[in-house]
Amino acid sequence: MLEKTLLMIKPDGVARGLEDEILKRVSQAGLKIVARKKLQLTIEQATEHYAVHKDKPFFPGLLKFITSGSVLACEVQGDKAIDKLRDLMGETNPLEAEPGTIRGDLREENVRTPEGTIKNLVHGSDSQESARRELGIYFS
Ligand code: IDP
Ligand code: MG
Repeated sequence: MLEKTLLMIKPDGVARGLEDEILKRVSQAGLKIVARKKLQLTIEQATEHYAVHKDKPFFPGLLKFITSGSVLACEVQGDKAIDKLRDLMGETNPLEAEPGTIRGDLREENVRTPEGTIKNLVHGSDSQESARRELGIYFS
């Protein structure tokens, strides 16, 4: 089924110059970037983006990390785009991500911020509902 999903290259990915490498992998998986926007998230946008995690112990550190520099938000379209992108990304903890995945192949030696937040280069929506909601934050 043709779907749209949100890919975000997080501040670690942008700061390390990995945008082209990551977008190449997305294209090679048969997915299309139909819109893109470079921005630095406000605390309000970040809070909305990660609303499902607001009660987690890592939430304050996550907000600090995701607002720490520029991100690249991309509207990605394709057949089964949501699951395809999640597969391309790999596990949340890059130390557990398989070779061949973005998080597995491109991780840094130290995958944590000083606050302990996992730095993993990319965000991808995890369901159709999340995709609709998250795309609305950046591409309304
Ligand atoms: P996902 O990005 O693979 O969907 P989520 O569970 O939605 O993972 O978590 C959102 C983000 O919060 C992760 O990508 C990572 O940056 C951070 N994170 C998740 N779990 C932890 C944790 O246990 N400790 C520190 N940071 C975490
Ligand atoms: Mg998630």
